[in-house]
Amino acid sequence: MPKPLKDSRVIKAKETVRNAYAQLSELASTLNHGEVVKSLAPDYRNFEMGLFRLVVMGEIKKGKSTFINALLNEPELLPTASDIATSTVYKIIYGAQRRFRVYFKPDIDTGARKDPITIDADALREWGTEAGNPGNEKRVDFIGVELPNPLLNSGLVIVDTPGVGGLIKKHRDITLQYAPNADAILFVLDSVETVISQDEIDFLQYLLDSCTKRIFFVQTKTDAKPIEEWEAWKERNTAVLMEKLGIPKQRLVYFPVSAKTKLRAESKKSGRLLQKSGYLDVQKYLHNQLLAAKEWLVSREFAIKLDLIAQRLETEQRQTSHVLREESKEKLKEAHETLQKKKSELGEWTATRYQAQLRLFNDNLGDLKRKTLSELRNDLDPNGTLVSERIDSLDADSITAAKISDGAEALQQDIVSSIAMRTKMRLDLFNSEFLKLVENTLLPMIEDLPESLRSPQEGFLTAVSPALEHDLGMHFSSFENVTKGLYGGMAGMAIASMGVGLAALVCPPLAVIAGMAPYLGGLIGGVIATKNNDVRQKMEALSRLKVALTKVVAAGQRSALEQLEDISVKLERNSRAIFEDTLEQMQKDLQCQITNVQTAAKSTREKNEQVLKQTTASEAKIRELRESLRELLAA
Ligand SMILES: Nc1nc2c(ncn2[C@@H]2O[C@H](COP(=O)(O)OP(=O)(O)O)[C@@H](O)[C@H]2O)c(=O)[nH]1
Ligand SMILES: [Mg+2]
Repeated sequence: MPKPLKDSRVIKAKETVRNAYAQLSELASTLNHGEVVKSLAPDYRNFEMGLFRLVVMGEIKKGKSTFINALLNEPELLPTASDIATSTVYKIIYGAQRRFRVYFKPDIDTGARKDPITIDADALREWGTEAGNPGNEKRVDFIGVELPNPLLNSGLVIVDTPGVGGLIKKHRDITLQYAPNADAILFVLDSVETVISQDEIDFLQYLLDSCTKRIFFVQTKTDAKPIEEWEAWKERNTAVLMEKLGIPKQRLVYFPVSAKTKLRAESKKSGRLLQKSGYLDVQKYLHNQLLAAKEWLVSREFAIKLDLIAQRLETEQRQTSHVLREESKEKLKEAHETLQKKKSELGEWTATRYQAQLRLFNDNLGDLKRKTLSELRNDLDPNGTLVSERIDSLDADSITAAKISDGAEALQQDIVSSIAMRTKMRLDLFNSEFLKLVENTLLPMIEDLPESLRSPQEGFLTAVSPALEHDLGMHFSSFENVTKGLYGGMAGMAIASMGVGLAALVCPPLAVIAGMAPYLGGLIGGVIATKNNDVRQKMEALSRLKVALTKVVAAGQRSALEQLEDISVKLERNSRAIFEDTLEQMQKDLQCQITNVQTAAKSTREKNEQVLKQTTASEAKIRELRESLRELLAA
């Protein structure tokens, strides 16, 4: 397969960032800032190997799995058949060797998780279809498929989801599990069974509201209908999508395709058939639009970080050369005294305001965590209203054991949705309170910073904060003061960038629910066997249902609490590190200047001029490097 054509803008952006990273690493090492290079390594890995998650969704039997098989030119990869539903999620990812791995859900009572196992391709049906694993009795979480396929080589990950019919309720927990991490969603419609339904519209509305705006459509099986017919369906579907979901025409991405034709094209090596299959347009869109957009975003994020560091090095060089230009020993002595004064002021500030705010921050973060945990525990009380309201609503005379049994599955889905929504709400609140806390910590810190430590400088963060806000979805409004007004000086700058670091710690709430979803679901099957119609049977059914639902809520509660605990531990650890690193950086920068002045005072004019030459050269290099980054950020 030919290497996909990429947007030249992205190629250039990546190149710029890659060069800037290499140059900055080299400069930082020679300027005695090896720690900077180390701190950037994980971001660089992410920049170079970023994954793109494409999640394929849609009603059962629309042709999702077949579509993927044809896209990868692997007719037998995912099980597809008219009578067998995909019963689990498949994650297809690049791997040097073809390999299938089964990953398990944690035990509903203990939370323990079995280790993943490697299986043969022949065993896929046994683990990943409704026939081989009815009701998911084997508690499969997902199946990982690793393939040496060139299409996946650039980091594309394809997720195939089951379509269990009655899309809206049954799919919701799977959606919650996989949609939050989706970089894009591919929604599959077909050309034979029905045009787009209200259920599908509701589901899409939900995805658009809470997950991602990057949804595009394929209409499969065009080979099964004459062209006029599938085109008429296309017109119908796109009209409905535009009208009901309010997607403007130019933003609606919709491809009619035939998986069958694509596979025939591959086996016959026919370009004409390939064209006819509609897959060329899909592939072009995938590579030139979606993957490129993601790379663009990741490049910009990384460029912002690089520029922050470059600015720090630049300031340091500028200060050094300033000192070296001083002619007289007198002036150098004066400079040394000023710096010593700054040092003692910084020490004073550290011992008082900095320490006090840091303590306050730790205390308040601890309070916020405890408060949120306790609210979450109440919200998701297994003996609370979540279960009782639903059981009570079933206690009418007209309801029979059979009806209870039939409705149990839907009720469970409904409870799972409620758990997810309540958890999301708590996390949204937690996040916004955390951001407030950061602001309340940093503002008094900067305000109290000695005048000498905040000589005004160019407002880097003013320039990048719109980009941060737009690209990273960071909530910068609460940092306006930190980022716009008080960027000045080494210390002010350092504190402002501390704000950026802390804001990045905010956890996307949907990701938490995603981690929770594997605990839930699949419990009701077989719990209520009784379908007879007398009162005793009904009471029995109700009490069994109650036990089952209570278990579901208990598992959801445990999982949500565990996740929050986990998040706050990380938050505490990372924010402590950010505070410590920033202070250390301020001290180090100042000490570095002092050493420079001392060295300059001791050495000869000639020697100083030599060092000055080097410093000016580094300064120029950094300026040039920043110029290229800014050009990228301004684009
Ligand atoms: N004629 C035709 N049939 C297709 C096409 N894609 C899928 N199908 C059939 O549609 C049925 C459902 O496909 P499958 O991929 O299992 O659907 P899923 O449940 O959405 O994953 C299968 O019988 C497929 O053979 C296509 O492009 N053309
Ligand atoms: Mg399928």
